[in-house]
Amino acid sequence: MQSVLRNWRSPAIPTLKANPERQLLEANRNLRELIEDTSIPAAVRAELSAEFAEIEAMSTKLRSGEVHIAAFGRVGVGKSSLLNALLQRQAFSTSPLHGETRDEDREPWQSLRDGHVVLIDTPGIDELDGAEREALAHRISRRADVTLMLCEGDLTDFEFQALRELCAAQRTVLLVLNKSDRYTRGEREALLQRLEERCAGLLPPDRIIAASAAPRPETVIRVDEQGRETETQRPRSPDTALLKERLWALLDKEGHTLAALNAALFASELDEQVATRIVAARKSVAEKIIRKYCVGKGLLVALNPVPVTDLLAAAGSDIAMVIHLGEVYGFTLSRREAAKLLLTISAQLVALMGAYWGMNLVTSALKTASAGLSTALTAAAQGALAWYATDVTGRMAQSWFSRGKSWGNAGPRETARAILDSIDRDSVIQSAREDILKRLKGR
Ligand SMILES: Nc1nc2c(ncn2[C@@H]2O[C@H](COP(=O)(O)OP(=O)(O)OP(=O)(O)O)[C@@H](O)[C@H]2O)c(=O)[nH]1
Ligand SMILES: [Mg+2]
Repeated sequence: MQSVLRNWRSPAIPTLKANPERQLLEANRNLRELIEDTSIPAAVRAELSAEFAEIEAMSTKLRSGEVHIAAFGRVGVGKSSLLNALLQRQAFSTSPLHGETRDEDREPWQSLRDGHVVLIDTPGIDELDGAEREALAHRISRRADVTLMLCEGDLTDFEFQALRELCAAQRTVLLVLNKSDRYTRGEREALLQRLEERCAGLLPPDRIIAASAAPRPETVIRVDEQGRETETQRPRSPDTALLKERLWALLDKEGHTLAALNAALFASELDEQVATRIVAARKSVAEKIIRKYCVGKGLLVALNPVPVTDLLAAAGSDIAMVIHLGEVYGFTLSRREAAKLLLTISAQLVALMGAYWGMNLVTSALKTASAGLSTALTAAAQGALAWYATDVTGRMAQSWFSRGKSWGNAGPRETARAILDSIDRDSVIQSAREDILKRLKGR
């Protein structure tokens, strides 16, 4: 972690306009460094693979000079239809049923600039379901250089919240009032006015635009000389002219800096996120390692019973676990150092858990006297104790490593106490026993 944070230079966003190219280069270099930082162990990198994939994608995008425009909004507001209207072909699937777009999809917009503009379709955000799809839509729109946030009437509170989040994250947003063919001219003007009022302070009025991506056909009623009426449907063309014009102007004026701005924002957000993600990833990998050793130790003890009092002393054999945990936090421990750490840990545990251990001697005594299934049960009980001891030991070591090989202000005794307090001992032992029994039966 230290190395990532050391190498990671937070880009200075406010100076962006002064020198976007430098900013872009810097952001790109930061991303590369992060990707190539070999001090992050493979297992931790694997946990962060989604982030790394995103960084790769952002980096590739910067190199190719692409500008991304994403459609974003509630299900069924016409996101896919609007992108089709801009492309002038049916590139994205649309449907009157909600939830048609389930994944990210993209198409180059050849008619604009040099073909480096990419339109990105996203699943709808929805208050009720599709949490995963919604998270995807949010992620895409925060990565896009321009977000077209679509609505089809006045904003719901949910939509307003989503818009506010995008604007607060300094994203370039155009609010598109789609399906405006459903309103009379007067209604449309009133709606636009209402949107302008609500979005005052978030968006300038010229970023709020009416459009009709896929207008319903017009009903034309003809009356012939005899006074008979005939009704015909006249198809209507999409109306995205104003949106195109504004987008064009935006890309022309700022397109150059948009990608750089976005990269800088992406990089600075990552700056905050990566540190916490790495801590979380390390913790998660460490927990998996501890569990692996808990299972191993639990089974070993269940199969080769040792006197219960030896269980803590047997922590000496946890050297491999400690060394392994050290690697996750970027430390290479010698066996000697690992043994020394284990000695400190077991001293705390003996002091704090001595009484509990004593009580369980009874279980151990039972074991030698029983036979058959009950032997398996008591062996499992003993294995479960070993499991628990390994769990506590592992967490102690993890805590020491996560503080940079230190117990911090609390010292080892308080750390042990806090860890013991945080674990529901009985349920750990019970589920460990069940796990061990299952494994014993499986043999
Ligand atoms: N009247 C009218 N209907 C429209 C307009 N744009 C889209 N629609 C209709 O709205 C419905 C939904 O359109 P989609 O483009 O699939 O909407 P979406 O936002 O992509 O929907 P999901 O992918 O399900 O989130 C379709 O039946 C479209 O024909 C418009 O401008 N006017
Ligand atoms: Mg769609």
